[in-house]
Formats: sequence, C-alpha cells, structure tokens
Amino acid sequence: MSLRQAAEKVLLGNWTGHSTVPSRSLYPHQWSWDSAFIAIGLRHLSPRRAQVELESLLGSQWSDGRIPHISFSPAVARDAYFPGPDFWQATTTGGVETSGIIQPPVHALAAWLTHQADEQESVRRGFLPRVYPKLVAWHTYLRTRRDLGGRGLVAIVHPWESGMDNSPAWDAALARVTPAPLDSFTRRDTDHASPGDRPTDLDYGRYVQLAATYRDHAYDDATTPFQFALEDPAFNALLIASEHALADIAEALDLDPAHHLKAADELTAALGELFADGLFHARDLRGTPVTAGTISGLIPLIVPGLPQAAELLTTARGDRFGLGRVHLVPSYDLTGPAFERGRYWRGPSWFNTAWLIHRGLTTLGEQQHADQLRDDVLKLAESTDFAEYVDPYDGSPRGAQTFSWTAAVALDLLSCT
Ligand code: 9WN
Repeated sequence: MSLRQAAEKVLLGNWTGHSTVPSRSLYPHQWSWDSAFIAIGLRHLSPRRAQVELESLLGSQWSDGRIPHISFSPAVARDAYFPGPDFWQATTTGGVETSGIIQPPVHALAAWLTHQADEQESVRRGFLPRVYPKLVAWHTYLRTRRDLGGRGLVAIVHPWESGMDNSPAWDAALARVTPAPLDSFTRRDTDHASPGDRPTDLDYGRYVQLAATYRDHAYDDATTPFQFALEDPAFNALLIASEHALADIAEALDLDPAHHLKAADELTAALGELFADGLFHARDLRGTPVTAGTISGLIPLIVPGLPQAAELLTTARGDRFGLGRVHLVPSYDLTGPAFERGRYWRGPSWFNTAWLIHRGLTTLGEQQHADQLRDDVLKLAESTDFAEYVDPYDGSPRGAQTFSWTAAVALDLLSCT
C-alpha cells in the first residue's frame, strides 16, 4: 500500500460520518484544532468531507463565539474519555455537549485551504458564506473576552487550551495550582497510552482543578478567578495566520478585508513584545517571565512578514531545536533542564507542529530546510504507522497510532511536490 493510500485509510477509519476522531482509542470525540489539521489533509481526499468536518465543528460553537476544544459524540460511552461531558456540564443551545475551554485558532486557515482545494464545490455548497460569520465571531470572542492582559494578545486559561498540554512553559504557573485530589477522578488516557509518555498524576490533578474552577464560574471570562493566564506565542501566531485567511475569505466574498489585515498587524506588533534572545516566549500574566524555550516560540514563523523571522530561523537551526539534525522539530529545547525525549510535549516531536514550521519555511523561501522537513514527516508517518508523536533522536513512535492529524499532514505534504 502506498503512503497516500495508508494515510487515506487512517482518515477513513477515523471518520464518524460528519467528523473525524483524533484516535479511536485515546480521543474518541471531535477535537477543535485536530479538526482543522484534519480538514487540511482531508481536502485532498474529499474537499466536501473537509468542509463537513469544519462545519460540524462550528456546529458546536457557543453563542459567545467560542469554539470548544471538544465536541462530544453521543454515540460514545460517557466515561470513555476523562474529563467527559458529565464533568464539563456544557451544552450548546443546539444541544451539543462540549467542553468549556478552547484550542488554538487554526480554523480560518483550514477553511481557506479547504475552499482552495475545490473552489467550484465550495461555491456550489455555499461553504464560505456559511462559515465566514462563525469564524469572525470566534475571532471576536478571542480578541475581546480573552485579552486578559489588556495588551492586545489572547490569553489561555488552561494548559489544554494551548494544545501543548504538558509543556515546560506552563510548569511555574501550574505549580501555583493546588491539584484536585487524585481519588476524585479516574484518568482514561493511561488505559490507552504508556504512563511514561503522558502527563503525571500530579499535573492531571492540576488540570482538573483549573477546569473545575472555570466550570464553577459558568465559563465566564469576566468573573472566573483565573490562576492560570498566559499569552502563548503559537496561539497568537495562529490567530494572526487565521486573520490573514479571513482577509482572503472576505475578498473572495466581495467584502472588505481591511479590518482583518488591521487585526493581523496589531496582533503581530503585540506578539513582538514576547520576543527575547532569538525566540518567542509565553508571558505569564500572574507570575514571573517564562524562560522555557518551546516549539510554541518558533511557530510565529508562519506569520506573513514577521519582523523577527531571520533570528527565529537561526534559533530553529541551532542546538536548541536542531532543525535538520533531529527528527521533525522537538516540542522543547533539546538543551533545556526539563527535556524528556518521550514525555508529552516535553521534548518529543509532533507532526502538526512540523507542518506549521514547514509552512513558515516555505513562505520564507527556505526551500531546502522545508523539503528536508517534509521528507522526514513522510518517512516517519510511514515508519511509525502515523504515530501521535515521535522521539526526536531515533524517530520511534510515542502515544497513539493511526493518529488522524499525522495522516492528514502527511497527505497534505505529499501533494506539495
Ligand atoms: C486534551 C487530541 C488532543 C490534542 C492536544 C493533545 C491532547 C488532550 C489530552 O490530545 O490533548 O485536550 O487528553 O491529552 O495535547 O493537542 O488536540 O488529539
């Protein structure tokens, strides 16, 4: 079977009829940023399915504009994943059970790329006119309710909102949180993945505590006493890339793109304040400066016209991230004190972040680095049976296998020859 066929098989196997689960075993519902990456790959298999994927996710959007990080499937046992719907206690006006937190805004970028895959089919189905107002409401939620620091950047209020749950960048902020008692919940993730690859019980207790506090304040951003509030470079860089995509969508709809470009410029200027020593760093709104260097700090490479791009590229190629010398791009500084080559977001390399860096390198005209990264993604997707993440030194698989966004980004990169 060719790599293309194998990737398509993964996506077809994880398709539920209107959306795609990240992994049948570990993550049996619809996840927000996973769906965006999945649509980017699915558009090569079926542009129509890619549209349906994004539209079904937007079907779980809240009336305040937020897109929740999980949309729960009623067909799956309520305790198959923890924290499940009974923990979050959040149901949309349309009756969809969801979580109450969010994930990085890759959606407008995914919608624009999906449209471009088959413009005729997109126009015939009225895809852009339907999704555009919802994507605008999503960005408006982020830029108004989540500018907790008042500096024009979006803040995350839970490590899961970054999509990089266990990153060392959150360690100091998490240390301030009293964990929920370990006997007050039952983890499900370690039934499906090796405990050594996953966050510790102590960290899980803190995740649960933070989520419960938000829930107990009805997910109200104005009144919740957020113990954890940080401006994350990747989250904001993805919002900028998505504002540029909204400008493209607006133009395609004969609307004025100017306010999206203005938003992108304002966010890019504000993001610049997070740059120090060759890398973007998260800003802790409740604590001391974050010094941990993570993949999040390199992801601004995807921002069009980023003033710091050349310095960032030097850091990516240096000893801390070893671009071209290790597999993909490690999630955390290879020379950092918290580095662990196998544990969740504390060193291993992910395929979706490699796709983002590849896009940045291509835009910058760094074709040799981009091609090398692409070849590594394709080789490892095949050799690991589409692993969730890999050891950056030997490329061995970690976490789940037949993982949807790994198949999706492989499919996308296969088509950019
Ligand atoms: C919590 C689904 C998600 C990804 C995240 C990844 C992991 C969940 C978990 O799986 O997070 O949302 O249970 O660990 O960190 O990026 O979206 O694939």
